[in-house]
Amino acid sequence: MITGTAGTDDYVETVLTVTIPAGATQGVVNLTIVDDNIDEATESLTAVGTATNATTSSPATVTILDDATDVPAITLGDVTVTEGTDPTAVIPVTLSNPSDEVVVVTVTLAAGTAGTDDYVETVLTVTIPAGATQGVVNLTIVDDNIDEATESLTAVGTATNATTSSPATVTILDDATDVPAITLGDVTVTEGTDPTAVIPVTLSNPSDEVVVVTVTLAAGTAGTDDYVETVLTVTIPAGATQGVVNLTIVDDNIDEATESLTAVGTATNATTSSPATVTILDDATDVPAITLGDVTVTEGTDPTAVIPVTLSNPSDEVVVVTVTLAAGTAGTDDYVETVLTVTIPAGATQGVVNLTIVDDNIDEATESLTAVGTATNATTSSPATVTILDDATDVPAITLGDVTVTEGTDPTAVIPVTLSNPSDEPVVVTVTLAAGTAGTDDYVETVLTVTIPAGELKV
Ligand SMILES: [Ca+2]
Ligand SMILES: [Ca+2]
Ligand SMILES: [Ca+2]
Ligand SMILES: [Ca+2]
Repeated sequence: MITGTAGTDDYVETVLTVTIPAGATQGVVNLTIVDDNIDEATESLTAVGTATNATTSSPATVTILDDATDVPAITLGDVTVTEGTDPTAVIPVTLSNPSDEVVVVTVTLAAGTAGTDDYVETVLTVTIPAGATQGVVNLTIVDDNIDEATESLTAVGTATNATTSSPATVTILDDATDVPAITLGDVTVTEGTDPTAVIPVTLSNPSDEVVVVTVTLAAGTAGTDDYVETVLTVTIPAGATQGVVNLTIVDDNIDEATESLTAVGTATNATTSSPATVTILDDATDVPAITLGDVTVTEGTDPTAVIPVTLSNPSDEVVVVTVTLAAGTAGTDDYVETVLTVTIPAGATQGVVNLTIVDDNIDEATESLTAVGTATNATTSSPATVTILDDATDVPAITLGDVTVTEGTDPTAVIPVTLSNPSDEPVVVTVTLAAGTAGTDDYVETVLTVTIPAGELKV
């Protein structure tokens, strides 16, 4: 009879006999031991010998030490998970062979490129029942909004009654929705006041890598004479979401409408932005001022007074200057009263208007009028003076008429005085007498004068 902690899976159960010859006292029986791969404690059984013609023995103990190669080896499986999709990494834990005791495997984590912001650091254990070889531990994966490269950590399994595993790798693929989107802010600047347009660059969420955003410009109504065309870049550090690029604005002296361009941000590791608009308000000081030049003309020689019209600086639009006349000593009988306009093309600053001068035969003093220039998109000028010198041939010639009188009948000789053409001032004609065959005893010697009114040829 055989009993003990060792069972019939440890040795071959059978009836063992030995025949001890007459006269002898020694013999052996051979108990077959089972060689399994189960990790076992030291076990024993007992054996008792009986014979019909001998006294039964006391129990003897057979002790079975376990095979040292039956200590199970732990293996952890490599796992790949996707952040956002897989809340846990299920790490398989395997024993190379079973144990007849419970095996409690402790899984220890070691950060690699993945750190403790990528998974929940904790002690992971799995209890593998006696006789079993499979189990799992669940590693919680952190779902953040950070754009990350593929990262990994390692895990090692240990147990008091099993051989420590090699490191297994847990690979974490990033959530595809964590790729940041670029947004550029719209900006309005004023030429002359703002040397640069500071364009805000924002990421929808951070990256764990540097994001270099390239801002590409596209001309709209604003062109490359309005801003400095160049490649703009901003480096947004890992973990940050804000930056700016500085677009240099050209400060010219051209009067311009409000203009705009667009900007788009791109990066190798972020989503391209929608176009943002940079609006450029013009410098208020670029509205051109009109200047009219003073002109002197001579009636009869100059049929027109050519009045120069100048803008202080150009406009990118046509400037139509209206020149308004105001009579001075010269009136509308000295020049043709009409609306004078000149169209100065975009980008130009010079023009003229032609004022028609009336050529009469009236003897006149030097006269003048004034002219003022206005436009909807320019500043009104100061008055300019147009001076009209009179035609030298308009000085009237005096003609005295011959007269015959009869002494005793005609008490006076009425001498006609006539001007060749009128004057705009009274003409006082002095008639001087000179004795001929008639002497001062024939007429009254005196100074004779006659005043011919302005505009008349005779009295
Ligand atoms: Ca064994
Ligand atoms: Ca992430
Ligand atoms: Ca301008
Ligand atoms: Ca005249």
